[in-house]
Amino acid sequence: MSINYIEGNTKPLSAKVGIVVSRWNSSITERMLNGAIKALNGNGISDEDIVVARCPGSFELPLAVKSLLESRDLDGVIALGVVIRGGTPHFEYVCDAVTTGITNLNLNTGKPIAFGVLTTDDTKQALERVGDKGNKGAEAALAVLEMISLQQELNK
Ligand code: DLZ
Repeated sequence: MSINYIEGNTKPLSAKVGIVVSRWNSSITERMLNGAIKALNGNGISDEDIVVARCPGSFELPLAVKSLLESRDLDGVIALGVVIRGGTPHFEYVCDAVTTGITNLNLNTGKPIAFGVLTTDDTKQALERVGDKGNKGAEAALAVLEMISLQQELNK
């Protein structure tokens, strides 16, 4: 008997992907959105298989993702937000709420939801994560594609 290795890749057979992007810190979240769309397109997902919804802040991401999944036939969702400690009096609460919410949604819906939420000390750190050295929105897009592909492999 040999070991059966199962893994996905960033090119699922087909995929319909939702993106929820927070308006708070929109100069950064919009760059993450552009990075995510570019990564999806670059891996064979065409624009007609992508739907983008906007929500007010990161705290609202879990409900917006849930509502999007309930209203559309999607294989996975990318949640994009930026929480900056310096400007957020209740930084820990917002981070905990969005992290727990997205984690629970992954497990309760069985659909992959990528956690593309930056939690940084200041705006400079956040900008560094959407610059030339890498875009966290694109990374989240690749994660959701790999998880969709893994689920397709497992269901074969
Ligand atoms: C209120 C607030 C603050 C102070 N900071 C941020 C932030 O850095 N990033 C973010 O995504 N959202 C922030 N918000 C908004 C909350 O996420 C939420 O939208 C409001 O509390 C309304 O529920």
